[in-house]
Amino acid sequence: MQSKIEQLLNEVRQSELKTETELETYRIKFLGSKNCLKPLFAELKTVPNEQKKAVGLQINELKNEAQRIYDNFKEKLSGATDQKEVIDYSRPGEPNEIGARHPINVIRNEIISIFERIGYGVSEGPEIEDDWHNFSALNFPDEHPARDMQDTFFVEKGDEELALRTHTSSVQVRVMENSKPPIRTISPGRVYRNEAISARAHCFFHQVEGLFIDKDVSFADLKQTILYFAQEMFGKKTQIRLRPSYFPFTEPSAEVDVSCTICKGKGCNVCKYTGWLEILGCGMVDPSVLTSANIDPKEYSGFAFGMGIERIAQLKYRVNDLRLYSENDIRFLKQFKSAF
Ligand code: 2NL
Repeated sequence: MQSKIEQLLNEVRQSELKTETELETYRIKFLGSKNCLKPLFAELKTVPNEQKKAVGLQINELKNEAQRIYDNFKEKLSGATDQKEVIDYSRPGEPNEIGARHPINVIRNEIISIFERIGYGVSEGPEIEDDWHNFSALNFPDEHPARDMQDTFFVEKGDEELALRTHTSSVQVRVMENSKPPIRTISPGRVYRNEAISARAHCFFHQVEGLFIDKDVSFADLKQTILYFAQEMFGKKTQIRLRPSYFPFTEPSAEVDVSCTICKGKGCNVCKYTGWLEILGCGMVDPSVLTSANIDPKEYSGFAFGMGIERIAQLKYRVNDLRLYSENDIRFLKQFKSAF
């Protein structure tokens, strides 16, 4: 009898109940209405009187232990099923929110695609530039104010003076140095100026510059290219007007206006009642700039132009504060959802 009790106690203690079926089999065997402890209670009657109490206690202990172990495993198993994710496959899905391109990139892509249609390629270059590519090769004299700390961010690297590029003309100098005419390239990218941030100025903005170099390129080619661009960008009826201007790297130079996209030239508050909006600067590449990049100005001529992407975006989307472009306010960015 004693050894039977011990054997059952061992069996109970060594039980591993990992599934509902194992748990149920155990329950029937040790706790059910016909459990295997019942015969022990019957047998107790045959035990001599002086041992009855002690053996009775042992059987009771076995019964309690069997119940404890059952309860333990049952709790563990139900805890495990609680953690399991219950998936309702009939629920409608939660769609991923579709993002939007940044308006600056939308306009950038549009400008690129307009020029790609007439044979221009895209060139890119470093934002941290040396003096040669940002200034000297572009005919900036030593005393030019743009070389001043007040206008340009300078970076020191050993004894080398580097600067955050102030225009992407620096990329085009690199293209001229590394390839032979004919050259047709546009250079989009971020540029930096040391300015106090306001609605109308920022310490960085985005530019697209264009460069065309070949034999017999004339000012007429420049005008026709700019007209094509303006009409693709702002509509077929758009007109352009050129005003004389000055840049160190072009001669002659001009500022280009388009007929007001809002009032079509009649006069409104957007064009300040002039009928015209300024969109870019341009000119014939100065012969000294060609020479700096090892291109013979007697053999080749070219034109170049540069525009601010923020300015074009401002006219297309009527955004009147430059700071909106870099504040990452989701309410602003969401409005460009349908743009490509
Ligand atoms: C503006 C005016 C301009 C250029 C950029 C250029 C580049 C080379 C040679 C000569 Cl490599 N010129 N670029 C020419 C005229 C104007 O930009 O208002 N930009 C925002």
